Amino acid sequence: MTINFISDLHLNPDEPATTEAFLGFLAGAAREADALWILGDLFEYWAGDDDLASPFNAGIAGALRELVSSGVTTKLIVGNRDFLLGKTFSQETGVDIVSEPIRLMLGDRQCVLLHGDALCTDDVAYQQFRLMVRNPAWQAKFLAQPLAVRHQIAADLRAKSEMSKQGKALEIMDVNADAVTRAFRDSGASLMIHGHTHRPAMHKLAVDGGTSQRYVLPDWHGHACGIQWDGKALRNFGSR
Ligand code: LP5
Ligand code: MN
Repeated sequence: MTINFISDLHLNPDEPATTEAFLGFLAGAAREADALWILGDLFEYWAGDDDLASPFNAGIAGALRELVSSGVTTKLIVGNRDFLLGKTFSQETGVDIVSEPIRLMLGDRQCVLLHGDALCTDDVAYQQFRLMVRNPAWQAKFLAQPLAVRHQIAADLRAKSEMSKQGKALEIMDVNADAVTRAFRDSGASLMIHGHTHRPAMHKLAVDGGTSQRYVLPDWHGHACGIQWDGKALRNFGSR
């Protein structure tokens, strides 16, 4: 059983190198595995499933559909940029959208999968923002607005987010150690894979007397990269 884990591609029409890397990956290396897990932030942002009509998004959706049709089970956990991916996207692509945290056995070890933003509990302003935008009532109200308005709001939020990040210490934007320990305990896992922080690494830590490993996925920036389970072990692929 071979599984690829990827995240933080941030696909958008202004970064054609990343888009090409992704389309190449879907048509090639991804097909050699049994499954693909996308752990959030596939898109730079997602304004709603009606945006599947844009040629860019339709192209990505079509390529995912082909991967799924070729027999590769494809699952997705939403990220802080594309949490509005929904049922229509899932139906059009055949990609199964699932809610974090996900528990998955890798060999004889329990693994927990997340996007990673929920672990950044020191970033109080972000966690408040997250609580607001993950609220279904809030989302329904947002999605009821015309697509052009939603794009405008998303662009505005991106600018606000970039401004706000300039005033935050780097440690605040990383995972909180207690939140990580809690996620290991709650899931009973000794392996964790997540993205979001764009700080690829493998961290070993002691949890309840055992050694746990936290794998952080790399962001793409023009290069297909991630972590692969080859049936025996986890290892990086495509990292720069
Ligand atoms: O994304 P990244 O990695 O640069 O920064 C994140 C956190 N920021 C975000 C916000 C997104 O970038 C915004 C884009 C989402 C588009 C979604 C599509 C449309 C749906 C619209 C729904 C609103 O996730 C950033 C973290 C950082 O990760 C590290 O973890 O620090 O958090 C912030 O910067 C959030 C700010 O601290 C607080 C929010 C400011 C904006 C508040 C305005 C609310 C008005 C809402 C009106 C609709
Ligand atoms: Mn993210």
